[in-house]
Amino acid sequence: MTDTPKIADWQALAEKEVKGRDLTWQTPEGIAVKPLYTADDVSVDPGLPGFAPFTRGVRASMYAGRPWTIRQYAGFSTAEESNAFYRRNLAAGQKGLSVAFDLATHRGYDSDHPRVTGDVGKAGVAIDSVEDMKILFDGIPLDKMSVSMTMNGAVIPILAFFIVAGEEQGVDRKLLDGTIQNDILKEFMVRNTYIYPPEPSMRIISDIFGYTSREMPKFNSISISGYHMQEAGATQVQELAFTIADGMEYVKYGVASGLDIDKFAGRLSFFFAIGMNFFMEIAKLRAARVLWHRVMTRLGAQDERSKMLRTHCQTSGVSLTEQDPYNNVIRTTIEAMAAMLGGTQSLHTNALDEAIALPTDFSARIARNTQIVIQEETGMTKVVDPLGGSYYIESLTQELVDKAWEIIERVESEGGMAKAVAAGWPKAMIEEAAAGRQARVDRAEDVVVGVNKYRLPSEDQLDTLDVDNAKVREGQVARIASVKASRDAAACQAALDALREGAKGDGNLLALAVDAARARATLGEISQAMEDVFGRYATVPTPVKGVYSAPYVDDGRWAQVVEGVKAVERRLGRKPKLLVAKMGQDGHDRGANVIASAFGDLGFEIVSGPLFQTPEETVVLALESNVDVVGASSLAAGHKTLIPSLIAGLKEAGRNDIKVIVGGVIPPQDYDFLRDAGVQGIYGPGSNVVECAADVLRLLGHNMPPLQEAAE
Ligand code: MLC
Ligand code: 5AD
Repeated sequence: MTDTPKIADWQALAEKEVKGRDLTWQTPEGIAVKPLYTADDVSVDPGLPGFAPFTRGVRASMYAGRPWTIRQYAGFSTAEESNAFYRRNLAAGQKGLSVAFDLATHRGYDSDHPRVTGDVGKAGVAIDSVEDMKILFDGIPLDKMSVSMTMNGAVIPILAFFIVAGEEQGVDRKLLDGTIQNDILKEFMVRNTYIYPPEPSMRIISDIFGYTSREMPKFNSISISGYHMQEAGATQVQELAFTIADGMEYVKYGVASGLDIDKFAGRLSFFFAIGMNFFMEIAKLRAARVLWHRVMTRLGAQDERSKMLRTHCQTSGVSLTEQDPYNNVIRTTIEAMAAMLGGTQSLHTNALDEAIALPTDFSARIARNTQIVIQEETGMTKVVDPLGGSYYIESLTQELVDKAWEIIERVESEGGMAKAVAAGWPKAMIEEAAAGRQARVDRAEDVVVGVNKYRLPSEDQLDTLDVDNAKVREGQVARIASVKASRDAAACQAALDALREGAKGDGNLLALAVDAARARATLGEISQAMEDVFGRYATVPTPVKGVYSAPYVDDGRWAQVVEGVKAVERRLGRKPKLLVAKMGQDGHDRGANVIASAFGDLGFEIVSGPLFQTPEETVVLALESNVDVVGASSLAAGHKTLIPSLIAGLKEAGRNDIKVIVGGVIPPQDYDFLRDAGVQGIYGPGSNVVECAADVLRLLGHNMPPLQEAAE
């Protein structure tokens, strides 16, 4: 008989196998993951599902009783086309709806506004008035179908249109089922579709809590979102901590506005991203539930429902690649499994063409079926929290709770998340993590299959969705005109005036906007009435410094590019200057910030353009700053309208010597169009940033050797 082996025996055996190599994995969130977990690593009993602190899930029966909601986020072009797409998807097994609005709508502009010509109908559906909202849900009963709407900036008019569309369908608002995103703090941090300054934006949220808790008991009044933080580069700990801290802040504001915590907290919901770090993501959802329970207990909630974290998840867009895109089906499947093993209530699975364009019917079908196959073919839903009790999962859950709690305590000690966001450190922390990740991918320390390893020699083209933006805009402009022509102008004006007065005082903005929506005021008019009082918020990005260069201390290629930049500097008598430009209403700025930070570290002088510029404003900035290169970052499909205008503007000013390059999500089908328009470099997702810089040096006339020679 031999003794039962001990940990020390295992250790000795493992070390022998790997000849003493350290097998600890240091994750980006600063967690040292060991190669083995045992009962010794578990210090907390996770309890039972359906009971506090809900580590193992918010329902006792979880998916054995009812599987999560298959809720695919979608929207494009017109209300008619999006409605038809929703109906096809519901017939094919989707269970809940989730509306993606275009960026003009997000930012409170009607489709006929001159600032949004490139954005109408592009990244989502264009909604200008209650008439559009009625078409969007035509034939979809709003008391039966739960509808999520991703809206934050223009949340007041959109929710008002939804309520009135329900009313005119004959649905009492008490029966409206769904969720509004309504999470402005993360907009200021990472997503950037805010309209008003922070203070009035927070008031809008309290007004919505007040109204929905009284009038719409089945409606989730907010979706507190970490998703966009991870997309912007946050680690899982940062995503977890800042999301829970955002939630705390909203609850405090709600209470300060006079609401009883247990009257509204039960209808707060959450939203997380699920990336490729499989076990970390499962543990993250479990940790989130533990943290929310802890926080809500501290804030004085009595009802267990108020302390229960219910969440939607979306698989990670940023983890998907333009290269070898069928790999994205595999990635999304793994991420979907992490979301369900973590206990999500609702899930969106991304389409395989994510890094290139919006989903087609084909790619949407594969994405949806990823969830249907898991639910209906695998038996995975039959057991509640099947990973509960796994030494690794339980230990990781606890570690994430502790690490996130440290950040939450820092936020609290500095007066809460609104103050932290204003101070800017959470955003800087996320940007630092993003630059670090980009450097690891560029150096192939983090493997991305088909991008920095096993790359295909040539790629087949995918058929992708293209929206005829000019046509959508024309149709929307005509509908706005007909709505304005047929409404009672005086009644509409009176409702808008009442809203403006309410904004000055303490009227409930949603209640007042519902009156305006009934009177056929447009989204732009309702937004403007509040803007008259609150103003419109603008920020200038401030890229982090020194982060990108840090991993490259001994890198030959990096040194070569730095030398190249210096050579150009000697020739020009000043540093080469790059304007990183964001045009249109596209607020995705991770790419722009990473480029600004990396090029700055390489020795370029960076001019970071403000968000939401028109091409004309970008031309003026390029001329005033006398830049050598404009790098336009485009992730919301506005490139075919905005980039040619920019180039035309530079030409008109006699400065076609200024080079224009483009980065972001650009379908390969559009490359020739952009090149014909005068673009000199196009860098899609997966581009190596150091090689982009090498290219720019070539554009500036420097004799930059190709990559191979540096390695020799
Ligand atoms: C659930 N139920 C059960 C049960 N499971 N009842 C008995 N036994 C079980 N096992 C009940 C629930 O109590 C609930 O009723 C009802 O069934 C519905 O279940 P749910 O779990 O609440 O699911 P759902 O309705 O889908 O709501 C999920 C949610 C919600 C709470 C997370 O907020 C939501 O749908 N969010 C989606 C957000 C979203 O799609 N966002 C897209 C963002 S895209 P009751 O009566 O208790 O309610 C984006 C990208 C970008 O942001 O940047 O543009
Ligand atoms: N339709 C479908 N999915 C969309 N996404 C964004 N807009 C749309 C849309 N109109 C998804 C993408 C993106 C994430 C923020 O949401 O996956 O990465």
